[in-house]
Amino acid sequence: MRTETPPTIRLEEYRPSDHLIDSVDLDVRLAPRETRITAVFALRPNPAGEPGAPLVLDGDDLTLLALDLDGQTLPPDAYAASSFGLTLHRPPQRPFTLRIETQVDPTANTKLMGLYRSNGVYCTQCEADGFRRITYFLDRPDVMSVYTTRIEADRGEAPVLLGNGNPIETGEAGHGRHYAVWHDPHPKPAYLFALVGGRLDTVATRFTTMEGRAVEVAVSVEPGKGSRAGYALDAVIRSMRWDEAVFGRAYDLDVFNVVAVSDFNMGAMENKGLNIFNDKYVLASPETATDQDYANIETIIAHEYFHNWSGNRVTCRDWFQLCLKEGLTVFRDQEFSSDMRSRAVHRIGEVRTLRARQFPEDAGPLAHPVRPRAYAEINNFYTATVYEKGAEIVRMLRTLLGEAAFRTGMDRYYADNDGRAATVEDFLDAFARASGRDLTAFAQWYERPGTPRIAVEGRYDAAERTYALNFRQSLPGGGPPLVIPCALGLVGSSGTLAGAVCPQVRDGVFVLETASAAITFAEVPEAPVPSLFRGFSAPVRTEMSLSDAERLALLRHDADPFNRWQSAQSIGMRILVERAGARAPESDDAGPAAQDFAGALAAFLDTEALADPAFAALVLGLPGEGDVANEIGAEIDPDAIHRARQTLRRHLGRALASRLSGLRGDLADVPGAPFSPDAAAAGRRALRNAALDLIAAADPVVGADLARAQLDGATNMTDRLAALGVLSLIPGEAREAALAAFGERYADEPLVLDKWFAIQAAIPEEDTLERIARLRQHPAFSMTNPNRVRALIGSFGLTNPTQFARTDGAGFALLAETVEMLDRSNPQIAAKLLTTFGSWRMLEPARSSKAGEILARIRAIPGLSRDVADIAARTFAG
Ligand code: B3K
Ligand code: ZN
Repeated sequence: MRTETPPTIRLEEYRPSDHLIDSVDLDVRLAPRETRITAVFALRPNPAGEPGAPLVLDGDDLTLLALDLDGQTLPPDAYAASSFGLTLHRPPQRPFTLRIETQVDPTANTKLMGLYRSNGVYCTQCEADGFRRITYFLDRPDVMSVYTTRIEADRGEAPVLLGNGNPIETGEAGHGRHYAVWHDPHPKPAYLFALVGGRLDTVATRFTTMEGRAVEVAVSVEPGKGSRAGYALDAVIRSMRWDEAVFGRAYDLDVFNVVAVSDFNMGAMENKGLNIFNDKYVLASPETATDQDYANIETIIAHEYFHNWSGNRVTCRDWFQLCLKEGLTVFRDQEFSSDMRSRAVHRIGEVRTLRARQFPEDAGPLAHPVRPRAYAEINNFYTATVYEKGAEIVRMLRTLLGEAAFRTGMDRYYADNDGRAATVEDFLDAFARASGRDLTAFAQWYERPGTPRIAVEGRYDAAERTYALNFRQSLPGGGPPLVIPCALGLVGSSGTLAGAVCPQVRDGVFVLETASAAITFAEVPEAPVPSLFRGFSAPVRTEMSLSDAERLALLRHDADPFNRWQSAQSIGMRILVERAGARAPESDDAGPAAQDFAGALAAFLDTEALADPAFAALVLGLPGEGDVANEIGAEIDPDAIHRARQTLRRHLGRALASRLSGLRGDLADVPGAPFSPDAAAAGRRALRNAALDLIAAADPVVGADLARAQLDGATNMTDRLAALGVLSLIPGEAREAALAAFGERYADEPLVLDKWFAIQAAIPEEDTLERIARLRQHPAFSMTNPNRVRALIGSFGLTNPTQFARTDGAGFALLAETVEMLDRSNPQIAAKLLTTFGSWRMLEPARSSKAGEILARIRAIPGLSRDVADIAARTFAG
C-alpha cells in the first residue's frame, strides 16, 4: 500500500493524452496465482498532445516480466518501471509497437479490481482504473483502442472463456489447456475491457435486431444455478427491444454475454459485450428472490445494457464527465422500468431513493456537483449525486424541451459523438441545436452542489377570480438562480380546475428562471389548492404552508398520482417531525391530526386500495426514520424519531385495523395459483404486507400470529421475508425461533442469508450489537464478500439509526472497526461503508461528539488507503 498523499486531480487541468493506442492485442494465460499477460500496443503520438513528451503508462501492483519496442529490447536507461508505472523517457515520434509482459496473482486480489477470482471463476473489473492492474496502460477513458484478446486456461478449471466483442477462434493449447480469441471491433477505453474464465452454467436465446443482426444472448451463472437465470435473460431481451423502440438504438455485436459472480464490489459492470454482474442482480426464483429483487434485476440488466450506447459507443472524455454516462443511463433505466411497470409507482420509488440517498449527501460533508471539479479518488464519486441527481437533470431537460425535441437531441448526441469520448458540453450542445434553445443557464445544474429550496406562497382573489403564486428559489451555496421546471396545476373541490389559465404555464409547466417570480391564474372559480412539482419535476425541496385539509384535498382529487402520494407523506412527515421535535414519549394516541389522517386513509383505502394495490401500499407507508431525520436536519435524536414513528404506526394500525385485515383477505392469493413476479401481483403482495406491518404495530400479539402463519404458509420469498421482518420487531421466543429456522432453511443460500443478516442488523434494540457480533461468526458470513459485509454491517449503518448512533458510541465503533479491517483487503468497500457517517454533524451533540471522536481515530490510522483517507478527510472537514 502506498502512503504518499495522492495528488488532487482537477477538471480545469485536463489535457489530451500525449500518445494514443490504436490497438491492443492481449494474450492472457490464466493461472490461479501466476497469470501472465502479454500485451502488444500499436502506439502513436497524439497530434493534440505535446510533441516529444515521455510515455507515462499507469500500473498498479504489477510485476513486469519483459518489455520491447518494435521487437527490440530497450536499454535500461530508456525507461523506468515500478509496480505502479512504466515510463519511456524518449518514445519514438512515429507510430511504434510496444510489447509488455506482466504477471499478476488473481487469487490474492482481494480488492476485486483488475483480474481476480470469485468462487474459482476468473473475472475482471476495470472501471474506473482496474485495467492498470492487468497491464501497464494509458488508463484514461479518452484513449480508445480496438482490442483482440486471446484467453488461455486449464480446460477443467475454466471450460468457459469469454471476452469483449465477438468470438473468432477457439482451440487446444496443450497440457489440458485451451484458448479462445475474442475481437471487439468497436474502439473502447480500457475501463470497458473484460474477460471471464470458469465453470459456468449458461442459458441463452437469440434476438434479431431491427437492423437484422442475429444476436446470441446468454446469461452465465455459477454451476447449478442456471434455473435462476431466466428472468435476467428475459430482461435483456426486453431491454434490447425497448431501446430500439424508444431511442432507436440497436445492439452492435453478434453476441451479448451477461455473467454473474458472487464477489463483486458494486451492482454490475457494462463491459462491451460482456456485462459482469453481482449475482444478487441476476439470480432469481420465487423461493429465493423478493419482488424487490426481481425489480432490481430488471432495472440493472437494462441499465448495463443501455450503457452500450450511453457509455460505450459514446464514452466520457474524463472521469469528471461520469454523469454523462451514469445520469443518462439511470434516466434510461428508469424510463424502461416505468414502461414495464406502473409509471406512477415507479416514479414514487425513484423519488424515495433520491430523497433517502442523494438529499442527505447533498446536505452533508460529501456534497459535490453532479460534475465534480476535483477528486483525490475517483471511485469515491460513483455517488447518488452523480447517478440519481444526474438522472433528474436529464429528466428536467426532457420536461423543458418536450418529448419530440428531447428525442431529436438524443439522436443528435449519438450521431455527433459516436466512437468519441464526450463531455457534458457536447451533450447539452446536441440538445441546444436540436431545440434552438440556449441551455447555458440550465447547465448550472451540473456545477452547483446542494438541494435548491423553493418557497411558494399562494393567494386567491375571489372577486377577481384569480390565483397568484409567488416562487422564490434559494441554493445553499448562494449564486445565480437555476432553471427549474415546475409542473403544476390547480385543484378545486372536485378535481383539477382545467379552466384556470396562466400565460406563463405551458403544457402544464412553469419554468422558474429567476430568483423569484410571480404568476397569476385567471378564471379560477374557487379557492384552489396548488399541486406543485407534479411528478417531482425538479429535484428540489418545496416549502409551502398548506393545511392538512388542503393536503387531503390533493390526496383525494389531484390528477397527479405523485402528488397524491406526496400529500399523504407530507401530513405524516409533519406529525412525525412535531412529535420527534417535542421528544414526545411513545403513546397510543398520536393526536388529533393523526386521527384526521387515519380517517382520510380509511376513505382512500375503501375507494381505491383494490384498484391499485401497489399505489395504496405506498400511500400507507410513512416516511422512514431517515427521511424524518433529513427533514429535521439538526440536533437529530434518532430515539425520539423512532418513538414518534412507532406511535403513529400504532395509531394508524388501530384506526384502520378492520380495513387492513379485510384487505388481506381480499388480496389473498388463489390457492395453487402460479407465482408471477409481474407488477400487478407484486402490488397485491406489497399491500398485503403493508397491512400486516400496521396490524402488528397496533397489536403485536395478533401481528405475531399472522406473521408466523404467513411465514409457514408462504409460497414465495416476498411474503416469507415480510413476515420475518414483522416478527423481527416483536421481541421474544417466537422471533428467535423464527430467525433460527429461517437461518437453517437457507443455510446454503448466501443471497437469502443476506436478507436474514440485514433484517437482524436493523432490529432497533440494545442487544443488536451483540447479535451482529454473533452473526459475524456465522459460517456463511465473510469479510471478503462485499454482499455479506453490506448485508450485515452496511445495513446496520443505513437502516438502524437508533443503534448506529447510540449515545455510547458503540454503533459508530462497530462501523469504524469494520472499515479499518476491510481497508487492508478491499478499500473500495471500506470507503463506501465509511460514508454512513455522512450526516454525523446533524446529530444531537452527545452523539455527534462520539462520531467525531471515532472519525478522528480513523483518520489517524497509519497507511490508510486513498479511498478511505479521502472519505474520512472530507467527512471530518465538512
Ligand atoms: N459503471 C459501473 C460502476 C463502476 C464503479 C467503479 N467504482 C456500473 C454502472 O454504473 O453501470
Ligand atoms: Zn451505470
